[in-house]
Amino acid sequence: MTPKTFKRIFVANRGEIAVRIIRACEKLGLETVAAVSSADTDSMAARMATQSVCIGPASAAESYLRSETLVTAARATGCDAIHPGYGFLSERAGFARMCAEAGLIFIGPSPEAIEQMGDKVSALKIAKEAGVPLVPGSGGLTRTAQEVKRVADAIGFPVLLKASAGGGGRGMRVIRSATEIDGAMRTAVQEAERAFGDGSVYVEKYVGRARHVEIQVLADTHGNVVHLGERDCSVQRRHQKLIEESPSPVVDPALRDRLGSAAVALARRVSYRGAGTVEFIVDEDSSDFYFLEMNTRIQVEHPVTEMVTGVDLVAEQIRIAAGHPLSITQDELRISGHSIECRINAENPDKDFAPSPGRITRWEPPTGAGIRLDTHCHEGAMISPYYDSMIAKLIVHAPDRASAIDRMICALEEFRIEGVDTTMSISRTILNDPAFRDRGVTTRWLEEEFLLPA
Ligand code: MV4
Repeated sequence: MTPKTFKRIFVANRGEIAVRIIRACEKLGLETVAAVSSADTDSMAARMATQSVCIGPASAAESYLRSETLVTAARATGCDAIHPGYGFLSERAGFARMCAEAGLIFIGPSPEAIEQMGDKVSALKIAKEAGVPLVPGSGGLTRTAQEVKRVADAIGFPVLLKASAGGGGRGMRVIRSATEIDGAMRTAVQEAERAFGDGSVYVEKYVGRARHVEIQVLADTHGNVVHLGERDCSVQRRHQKLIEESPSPVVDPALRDRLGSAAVALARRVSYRGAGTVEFIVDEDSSDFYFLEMNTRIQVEHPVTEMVTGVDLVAEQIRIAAGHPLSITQDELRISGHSIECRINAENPDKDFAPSPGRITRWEPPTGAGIRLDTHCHEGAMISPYYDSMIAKLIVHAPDRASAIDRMICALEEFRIEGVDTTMSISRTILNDPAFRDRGVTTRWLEEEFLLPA
C-alpha cells in the first residue's frame, strides 16, 4: 500500500465546492482540471484550475450528470483521480465503478459502501449489526398497510414512512392515526416509484422533538477510522439546511463519545474509505440517539467541522484516495471553540423562498478574524437558473457559541449583495431569536414556530 503520487485531479462539480476542491489541490501541489458546462466556462473554478474542459450544455442532465463524458474528459486531460464533490454523481456507485474501470481513482468510498449506505433499509440492517441504535420500530421493508398498523400498535403513533431509495428527507410521510395508514402507504409507494424507480418503504417511530446531529468520520486504507465530532443541522426548511454549527449545543463530551463510537463502528462495518457523515436524530427530552442514514460524500456543511478541528477534510479525502494514512489520530483530535455556517441562497424568503437568479451587481463580503467565506461568486457573476441557488457559505469561528452567533450577525450585516435576493435577512432573524440563542432548536422549530408564527 505505498501511496500513489497524484499529479492532476479532475473536478467533476461546479460552484463553491469546485473552488473548494481546487484550493485543496493547490495546497497539496496538485494540478486541476475543472469540468464546466457551457454556462460555467467563465466560472471562478474554470479560472482557478490549471485547465478547464467543457462537458456539455447548461442543463445538468447533459453536463455534470454525464458520467461517460466526465470519465472520458478526465482521461483525455491526463488526470489521475476524480473528485465528485457533493450532489451530482457523488453518491452514484455506478460512477465510482466506471472511474475504476477507466483507471481513474474515485475520491470517495468503494462502490460497495456507496450501495450499502445508499439503500436506506440496507443501511439500517448494517447499522443494527454494528450495534448502532435504530429508531424504535425501524427495521425491514414494509410491504402492506397491515404491517404499518402492527408497528404502530407496538410503538404508538405518530410513525414515519420513508422511502428506502430516498434519503435526505425526500419522500417522508408522517402518519398520526390508523385512519391515515392506507392513504399514506399508497401515496408514499407511488411517489417513491416515480422519484426513485423503487417503491420500497419502511416505517419507524416519528421522533417529533428532535435534533438533527451528524458525525463526521474519516477512514483511510490502513484501517484507521476517526470521528471529528458532530454538526447540529436542526435549522432546516423543507430538508434544506439553513444554518449548521459545531459543536451541537445539546451534545456534551460523553454523548459525543457515544455518537462518535457508533459512527466509527458503522464506518468499520462497511470498510469505509474517505470522508463520510453518519446522521442521527437526538431526542430532545431523553438525549437518546438513533441512526438515520449515512452520507458517503463530503457535505456542504463540512467547514464548521474544519473550523473546530483544524483538519482540512477535502485535503484528507485526496490524501486518503492516494493511499496515505490519516494525518491525525483520535487522541490528537480536539474540538476548539464554536463554528457556525449560514448558507446564503439567491432566493426571496418573502416569496416562499423563490429562486432569484440574475447578475450580482454588488458583492462586498465581510472580512476579519474568525470569518471564512466559501463561494464561487463575485461582482458581475451571473447566477444561473439551471443550478441550485446557493451562492455562498459564510462561516465563523469564535471561542464560544454566544460569540460565534454575535460574530455571524455582524458578518451578515456587513455583507452587501445586490442584483439578486438572498436568504441573509432570515438567517439574521433566526440568529437573533431567543430560542435559537438559548440552546438551539428542534427540527420542527423553523417551519412550525418560526416561519408560521401563530
Ligand atoms: C426522522 C425524524 C424523526 N423521526 N426520522 C430528515 C432527513 C432524513 N435524513 C431523515 N430525517 C428525519 N428523520 C424519525 N424516525 C426527523 C427527521 C428530520 C426532520 C423531519 C421533519 C422536519 C425537519 C427535519 C429535519 C431534520 C431531520
